[in-house]
Amino acid sequence: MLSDSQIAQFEQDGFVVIEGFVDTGTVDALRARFEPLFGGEFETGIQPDEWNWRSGRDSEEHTRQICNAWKSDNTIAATVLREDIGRICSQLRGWSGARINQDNVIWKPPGAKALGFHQDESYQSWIVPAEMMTCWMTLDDTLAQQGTIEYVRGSHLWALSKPISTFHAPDDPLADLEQAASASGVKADIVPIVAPAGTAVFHHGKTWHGSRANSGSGMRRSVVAHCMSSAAVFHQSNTSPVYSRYKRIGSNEMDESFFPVLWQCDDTRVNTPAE
Ligand SMILES: O=C(O)CCC(=O)C(=O)O
Repeated sequence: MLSDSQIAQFEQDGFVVIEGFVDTGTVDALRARFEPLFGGEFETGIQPDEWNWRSGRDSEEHTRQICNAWKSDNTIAATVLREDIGRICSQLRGWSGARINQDNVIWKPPGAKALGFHQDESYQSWIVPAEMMTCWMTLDDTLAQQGTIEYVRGSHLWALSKPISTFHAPDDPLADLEQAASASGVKADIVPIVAPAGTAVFHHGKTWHGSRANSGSGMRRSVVAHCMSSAAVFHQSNTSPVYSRYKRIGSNEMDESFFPVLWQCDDTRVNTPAE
């Protein structure tokens, strides 16, 4: 569990940094999965839910992203479905448990463009409660000019904005953030995460964050576990174009096969990542 000072940091800033969260061997094993995944080689035989960059199809200038690679790759699954991720997300958000909402595999080589600054909960109107907690894990040592993730300190206390105008490769990654900051009557205090490979950052679903272009010479790779409350259900009428396909007729309940519980306070987790 996190210490009182880590919890206080999260409550104040909307994010908390934990170095050494992923061990070196696992960092190497995860890095080795990027080439096959983005080349369309799926170990389990199942395609990920979103495959936003494909080798040979998409611009080399775009940041590469796959969502729900855990369904396609057992190494990714063993990290993003970690029980302690669910436990920490629950502790920070006051949930009785946490289940995976989606994962992201993000690969930003030198020269790749920005991801627009946004709030994750702007995209969660398809679930109730529409709350998200995220564990972002870096697989490379990060540098401010290498397109690392950046957080706006204290912005989890701002109002929820609508989805941003351009997420992938926007001309101005800060455009929507600046509007939100002026609506809140504050100047955004932007904090780039400069940390060694294996560091995790847990962030609140309302914390504004994004990442600028990689203008350095090194790779910037990360894996991300986005969690929701284990009590979350599908919204009656709002849909996600991708994820509402997993809603069963006549039920709003989340299916354990598609949104597994990572941790539950009474310890009744149904699956382990290996199953
Ligand atoms: O890694 C990045 O550049 C952005 C990741 C992100 O948006 C997230 O973890 O919610």
